[in-house]
Amino acid sequence: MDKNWLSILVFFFCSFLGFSQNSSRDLSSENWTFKKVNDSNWFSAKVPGTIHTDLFQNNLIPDPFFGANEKELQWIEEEDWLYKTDFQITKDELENNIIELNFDGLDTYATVFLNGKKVLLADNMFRSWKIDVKNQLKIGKNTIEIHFESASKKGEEESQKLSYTLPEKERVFVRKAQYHFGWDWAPRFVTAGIWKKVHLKFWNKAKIENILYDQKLLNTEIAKMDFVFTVTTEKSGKYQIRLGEKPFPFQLKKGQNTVKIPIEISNPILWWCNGLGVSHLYIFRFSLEQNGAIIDEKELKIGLRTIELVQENDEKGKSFYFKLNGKPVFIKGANVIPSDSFLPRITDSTYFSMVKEAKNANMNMLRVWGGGVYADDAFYDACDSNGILVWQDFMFACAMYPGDNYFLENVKQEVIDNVIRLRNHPSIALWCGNNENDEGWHNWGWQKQYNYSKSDSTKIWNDYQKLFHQLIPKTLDSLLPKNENRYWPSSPSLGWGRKESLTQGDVHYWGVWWGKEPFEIYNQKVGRFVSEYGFQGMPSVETLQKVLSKEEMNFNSDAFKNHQKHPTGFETIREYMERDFIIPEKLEDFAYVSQLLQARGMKIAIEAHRRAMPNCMGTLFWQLNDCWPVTSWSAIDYYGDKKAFYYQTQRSFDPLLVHVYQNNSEIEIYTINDNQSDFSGKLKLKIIDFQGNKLWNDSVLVKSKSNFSEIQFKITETILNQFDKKEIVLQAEFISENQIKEAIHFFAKPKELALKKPTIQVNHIDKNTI
Ligand code: BMA
Repeated sequence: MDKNWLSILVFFFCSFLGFSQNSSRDLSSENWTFKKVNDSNWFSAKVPGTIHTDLFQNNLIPDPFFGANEKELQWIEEEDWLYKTDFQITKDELENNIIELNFDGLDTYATVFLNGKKVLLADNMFRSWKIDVKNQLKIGKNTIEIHFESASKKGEEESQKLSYTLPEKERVFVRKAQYHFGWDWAPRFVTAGIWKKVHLKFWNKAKIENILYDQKLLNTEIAKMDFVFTVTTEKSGKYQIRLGEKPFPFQLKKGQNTVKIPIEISNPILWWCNGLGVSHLYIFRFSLEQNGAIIDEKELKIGLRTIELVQENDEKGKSFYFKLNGKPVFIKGANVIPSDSFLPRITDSTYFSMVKEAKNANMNMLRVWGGGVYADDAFYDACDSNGILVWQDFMFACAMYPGDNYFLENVKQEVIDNVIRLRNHPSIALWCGNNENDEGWHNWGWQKQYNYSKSDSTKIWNDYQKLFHQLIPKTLDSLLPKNENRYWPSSPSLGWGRKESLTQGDVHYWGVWWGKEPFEIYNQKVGRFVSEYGFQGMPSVETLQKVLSKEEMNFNSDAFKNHQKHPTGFETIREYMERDFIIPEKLEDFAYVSQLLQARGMKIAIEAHRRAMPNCMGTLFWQLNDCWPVTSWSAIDYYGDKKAFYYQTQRSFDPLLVHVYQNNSEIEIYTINDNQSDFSGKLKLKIIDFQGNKLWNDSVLVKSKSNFSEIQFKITETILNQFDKKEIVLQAEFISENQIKEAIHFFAKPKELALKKPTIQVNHIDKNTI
């Protein structure tokens, strides 16, 4: 018999015996309902969803984001909630050997009942849960019921068990997005619910649990890699994993197996981050087969690249920079927070557009900040294909955490789940233990505030070390190949008040904003890698109008105040505004000027960091996005509207930047080139007055070297002294290979400029045209 015919026959025979391909069924779209535990009425629910959004959808509460509604809705977190659905199981489905009920995410304390029997106790929203339910299911109607207990009450209960108070009290006991408890840009909505998909997985014989991509060698001639498969089988036997036409046969035992497939690619195309080249991805489709029948399949998108975090002693202290494919990369980017208080509202397209906006603003890294969540796959997929590196925090922020065995084991499972999910993404550059816990412990006065005894302090710090210096790095050792194991225990490594924070490690420079220092201090206080710094800007009035009524549109209304979460937010904005701008009276104008102010401050910071390369090799501003409509440090507001700051980042992150720096009484003109190639051209300089009259000009031929920041021209004090600084502007242009890069520099603060009122007549043609 023809060989092809034989395999077709075998395939049908196997299918007949029930050896069919593994399959799954989404239960999220069943008819879910919910109610308060002690109420009798059920209401329709959305899965994935949250209790707040379900209550809102059913008109049981007003919009949580509107006005000061947040305050009225705090009762929701005190209650327990029930979710329920019926679903049908067919005879064929029940014939599968193994049926798993999968919860991709439950927020947070959930007891799951299947047909009345308790099948799961969940207590960590960052974990996924898998239960073998074949014996609990029946043909026809089945019921899932999930009881959610109040996370804040549970946290409170846990906190009572300690003889001392941990900073941030109940939230640190709850493995739940920490910003849900409120932040200086977030409302407090300690929500609950089935926040990710629920599905049934049917399988027979065998299943691919996961794959580890292990890159063994990478150079221009060859890439060598192993794909390490974890496969679970029901029965021992001969199996094969096929990649394209190529079969790899294995004898597998019953239970869990690890098998390795070595692959070589000659003349590999490398993966580069945005700005340095193409982010090329190779697609690998693997199938697990037996007797010619496909049992399971998995697809991986792999980027071939090497990343190193280089920390070497030097004359300044110790370097902190990333090398991609052997080249030092100046990192430009931002910190991201979850894009909604209610996570299931964040769609794949929210993630895609966030990453696209980062790319469009010339960024090459985003930091997933530790007070939110491990992002959805869509985020990392978008980062892979857009060349955005990821600094991935584990989900701990601005507090001290418990260190008992139960807590540690729970975190260990969380790390395993998330690292296995994310580890093959080429974009992942760094795993980081937490946000500001170490800095907080050493600099924020918790010892005094909470009145710790010596032994309390020792215990708390030991627990910190257990978690971030032992458990997490050890778990990473077991999950990652050596060359992918880049772990940094805490961001920042040292608080911004300590001088070593500028000579080693990463720093969150908050002397501006929190320390009220002038923006110009950014020019002096440059760290080796500045992983946070920022300044607030108001969102546009149009954004605020969506959540505030006309009457509430003033600084004194409760609703307005509620959309600013920093205790002295508006005072701080006003104080800085006074320094540089004329403070406008009208709210719309104030909002607008606050954006100019934010953009101005951030320009100084970003360009100071870039100017200082290679001493400084990274700048990540705080923060790219918002989780609701609010006055915050963000560049893009909740509705996706960009603040002036966003456009400024786009300019200041330009891979070829003309930068003007006022160094005491002289003006230095820099070119800063992040590209892989040099650029030669003409640097043209011109000082004009506000009527456009040319007062001075000069030009010079220059070469801007790759990966380099250098002074190309100095305008001396003698030249500058001829003019009134309040009446002039400098235009610097670098013309090279058909591109013109431009910088505009004013010599005085905006409020000091002798600007004349222009006569501009505006004609409205239609809604969109003037
Ligand atoms: C940073 C962050 C957040 C905070 C921000 C602004 O340090 O890590 O904790 O929202 O400051 O205050």
